[in-house]
Amino acid sequence: MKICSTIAEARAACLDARAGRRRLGLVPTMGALHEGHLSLVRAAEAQCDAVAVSIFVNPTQFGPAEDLSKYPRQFERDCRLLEKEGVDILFAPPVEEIYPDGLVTWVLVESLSEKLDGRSRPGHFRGVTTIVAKLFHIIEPEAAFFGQKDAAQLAVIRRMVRDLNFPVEIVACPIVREPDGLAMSSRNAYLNREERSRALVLQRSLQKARQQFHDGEKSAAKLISAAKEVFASEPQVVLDYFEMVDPDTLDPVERISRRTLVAVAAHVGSTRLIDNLVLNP
Ligand code: PAJ
Repeated sequence: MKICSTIAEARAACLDARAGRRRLGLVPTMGALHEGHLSLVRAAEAQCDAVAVSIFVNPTQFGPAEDLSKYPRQFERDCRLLEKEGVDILFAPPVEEIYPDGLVTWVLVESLSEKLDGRSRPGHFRGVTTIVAKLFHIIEPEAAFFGQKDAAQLAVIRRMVRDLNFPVEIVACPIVREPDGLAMSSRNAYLNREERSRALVLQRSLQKARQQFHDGEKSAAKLISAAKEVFASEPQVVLDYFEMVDPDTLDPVERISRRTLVAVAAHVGSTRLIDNLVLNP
C-alpha cells in the first residue's frame, strides 16, 4: 500500500493506478476505521481494479462546539487494517496540505444541506461537500463508495455530483451493525457502558416504525409519534430528530407511498448518534 501525505504524491500514485483504463475506486473516511468502513473498502475492491482510501479528519465539517479535537485518531491501526484489505493507495494528508491558506471557496448544495443533520449542525454539509469535491479532484476516481449510515450525506453528495457534473459514480453501501443492532460508528468509542446500552433506543425506534408500517400504518405522523414514544423509555437520551423523508430531496413525506428514508439522530450523553432505515412500500 502506497501511503501519500501530499497532494502531489497522491496525484502521481492515482495516475499510475488508473493507467491502462483501470477503474479506480475511492473510499473517503475520517479514520478510526471499523467494519462499516471496511465494508466500503471491500465493495470498492469488488467493483474496481484499484482502491484508494483517504483518512482526513476534516476540520471544516465540525462546528465550533463539536468534537474535532477529541475525534478518535488511530493511524497506525488504520494502516494495518487497510494493508490487510489489499488497499492500493492511502491518502492521509495533514490539515495544512488540504487547507494551506484557510478557505474562501466552498461547495454548497443549497437547501439539502440544511435538512436533517444539516439543521442541527449548521455548516456541516458545506464542509463535507467541499472536502469531497477536493478529494474527487485530487484522486479522480471512477467510483466513490459511501455508507447508507450517513443517508443525508449521501443525498447531498449525489446532488453535488449531478449539479457539478463530476464524472464519478456514487455507490451506496448498506449499514454495518454490531451484533445487537447498534450502527457502527467511530463515535461509539465515546460511549461508556450505560450509554452504549442506552444507544440501542435509536435502533428500537426505527424498528417500531418499521413494524407499524408493516402492520398497515401509512401515515408518517402516526409512525413518527409511535417511534418517538420509544424514546420515552430512555429519558437520558435526547432526541434530535426522527423524520420520514424522500431519500433524494430529504423533504418530509406525509404518507409512505414510495421509498422513504426513516432517519433518527439523538444525543446519548455528549455523543451524537444517527441511524436510519428505508421503507419500501
Ligand atoms: P466517516 O464518518 O469516517 O465515514 C466514512 C464512510 O464510512 C462514510 O461514507 C460513512 O457513511 C461510512 N460508514 C460509517 N459507518 C458505517 C456503517 N456502520 N456502515 C456502513 N458505512 C458506514 O463520513 C465521513 O467520514 C466524512 O463525512 C467524509 C465523507 C469522509 C468527508 O469528510
